Amino acid sequence: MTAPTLHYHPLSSCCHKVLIAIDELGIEVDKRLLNLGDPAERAAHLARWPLGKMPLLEDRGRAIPETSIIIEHLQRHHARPGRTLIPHDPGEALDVRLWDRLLDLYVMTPMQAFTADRLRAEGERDAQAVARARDTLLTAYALIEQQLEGRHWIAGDAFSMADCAAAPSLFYALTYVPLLPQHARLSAYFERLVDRPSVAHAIDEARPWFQFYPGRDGLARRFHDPA
Ligand SMILES: N[C@@H](CCC(=O)N[C@@H](CS)C(=O)NCC(=O)O)C(=O)O
Repeated sequence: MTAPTLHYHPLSSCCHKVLIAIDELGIEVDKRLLNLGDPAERAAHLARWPLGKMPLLEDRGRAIPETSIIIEHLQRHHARPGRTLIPHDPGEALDVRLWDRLLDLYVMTPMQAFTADRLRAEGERDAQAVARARDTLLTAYALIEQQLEGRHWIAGDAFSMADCAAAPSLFYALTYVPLLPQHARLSAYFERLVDRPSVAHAIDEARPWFQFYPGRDGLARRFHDPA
């Protein structure tokens, strides 16, 4: 069987989510670095997927977009025996999907709003959009803090797809809106995430690229590239 192809960039938070899942599920993929800043690469990517977002998986003659769908596809068709990021129990699976959605919509998305604003020209910055993104992030941090009471990972005892979403979204969100003293459980959870080998691998691959990250002034020194 041919390995699936993943179009990705090592700096992208959404790509980290899928890279972490690939590592956790023990899957071989053919990774293709995608530079959307290059007009020819962008045009080729738009031909594969008109929304032009990454990551994008190609498998069995199909283009598969959207991180959560990519992970479910990989889980179903390629996971090593015994490896799972979505529990078999339907109720537990629903919790994982709920937290995956919450992290994508209320941590990943507002974090991306900060990045988008930093990339705008000086006169085109949108202070109101940034203030809204900050409010959403602080509300999400409070919700996560509450959810973590008595839980090791975000949806329970097992590391799941929701933790794949949590790791990169929080990693970058914290560079814009740091945690406060009332986020003690979230702070400890973040340390568990960055210590997880699959997450550490994604961060290591990104290190040489952090110099291009618009929020690099908020990135903790321990994540800088030693080189
Ligand atoms: N909901 C999508 C979000 C994908 C997304 O926003 N990808 C970003 C990178 S994190 C991207 O492709 N940005 C480039 C662009 O919009 O041109 C998913 O989960 O896959």
